[in-house]
Parts: sequence; structure tokens; C-alpha cells
Amino acid sequence: MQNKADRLKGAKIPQTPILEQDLQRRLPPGQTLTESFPILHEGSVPEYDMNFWNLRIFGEVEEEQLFTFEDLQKLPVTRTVSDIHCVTRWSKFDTAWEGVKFADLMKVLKVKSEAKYVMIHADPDYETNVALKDLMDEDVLLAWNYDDQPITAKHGGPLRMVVPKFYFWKSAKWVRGIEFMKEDRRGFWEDHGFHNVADPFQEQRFSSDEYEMPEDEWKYCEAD
Ligand SMILES: Nc1nc2c(c(=O)[nH]1)N[C@H]1C(S)=C(S)[C@@H](COP(=O)(O)O)O[C@H]1N2
Ligand SMILES: [Mo]
Repeated sequence: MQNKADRLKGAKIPQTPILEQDLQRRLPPGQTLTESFPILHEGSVPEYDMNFWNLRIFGEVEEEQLFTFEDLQKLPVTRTVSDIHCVTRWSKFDTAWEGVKFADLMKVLKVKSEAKYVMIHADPDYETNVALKDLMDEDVLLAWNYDDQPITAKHGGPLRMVVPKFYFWKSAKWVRGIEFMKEDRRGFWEDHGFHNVADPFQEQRFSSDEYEMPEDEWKYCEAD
């Protein structure tokens, strides 16, 4: 796992063809635009009997809750169009998602005020952490449709997160649980060499990027 971070660190940065200026502004540094939709995950694609599928809300809540897929679909539906960015250096523009906005789901949960961080739990054995305030953005969805069709199993159907402002590993496929936490805890990739926050416009790819060297560090070195 750590190897993935090391391999990516050594990778050559691909040349990006010159894009029109507004498109260029939307492309984070070190990314290449693709029209295709790459499929990336650890383990194998889960299969579900939707009669037994549920989404569990737990942690720093007044009351644990279980949602069936039908329960979720009764909540207000939002459609978003977002750019997504994968740490393996592909970006895809204008991806259309439909589902329930995380902020709308929050309205029907009883989350304690102490909760500041969220762990998204997903199959098979995947976790990723995000600060609660970042999940309140207008474009953060628990999505069941992509491009106006049910999200395919390979892309995370029946339900996946879409958190466009972070590298795409934060957008868990096959979401099954949302855990509210007082303190931050690192998820799967965050614990295997990748950045805890993962803002693509700041190129927050690796955990080693979290420890910035102060600009005047060199002044304190031995010198003659
Ligand atoms: N459950 C689960 N979700 C996951 C992953 C995973 O391994 N398991 N991989 C993440 C990574 S690293 C990426 S880049 C995206 C890929 O989503 P896609 O296959 O739809 O492009 O899913 C993310 N969500
Ligand atoms: Mo990824």
C-alpha cells in the first residue's frame, strides 16, 4: 500500500496539451484531462441484495440511524456537475451526479455539536476521513446516479460519495456507514502515505507534503 505512494512519487509528470484558459484554470497542477472514466479501487466489486442493504449513521450522534436505499431516495434530490481529480493524475470535467446532498442528509440526523470529523465507511473494508465542514459544501453528494443512470457497480453503485474538492480517493464507492468523530482519524489511503486533506489545487498528494519546511529553515543549519 505504502508502495502506491512511493510509485506515484517517482512517476514522470505527463505533458498536458495546452488547454483553453478557462479549462486550464479548472485543471489542478500536475493533472491530465481525460474523457474516459478510469476505474480504481482496492479489492473486488461488492455485490448486494438490496433487501439487506443499509447505511449506518453512528459515532457522535444522539441516536444511531439505519437508512434503507428507499429512505435515502425519499430525501430531497440534488443534481450536480463537478470536476473530479484523481491523485494518479487524471482529471475529468463536468461529471453529472444525482443523489442526496450531504448537507440535506445532515438535517435528518442527530449529530452532536462536538462532532468535527467524519469517517466514511465503505465496502470492501475501505475508509476515508473528511472534516465535517468540508462535507457541508453544496457539491458534496451521496450519489446514486451518474450521467442520469444508476451508478454502475464498478463506479461505486448503489451509493457512493462525491467530494469534488478533494482527490477522488476521498469519494468512497460502496458507502455503508458514516461515523461522526470528535477527533480526526486517518482512513485507508491517508494511513498509507497519502495526504490527510488532499486538496488537488494545493497538490496535497502525499503525507510527506503535510510537513512543510519553513522558508527560513536553512538559516538554522550549520554553515561556514
Ligand atoms: N470503497 C472504495 N471506494 C473507493 C476506492 C476503493 O478502493 N474502495 N478507491 C478510491 C479511489 S483511489 C479512487 S481514484 C476512486 C475511483 O473512482 P472510480 O473508479 O469511479 O473512478 O474511488 C475511490 N473510492
Ligand atoms: Mo485514486
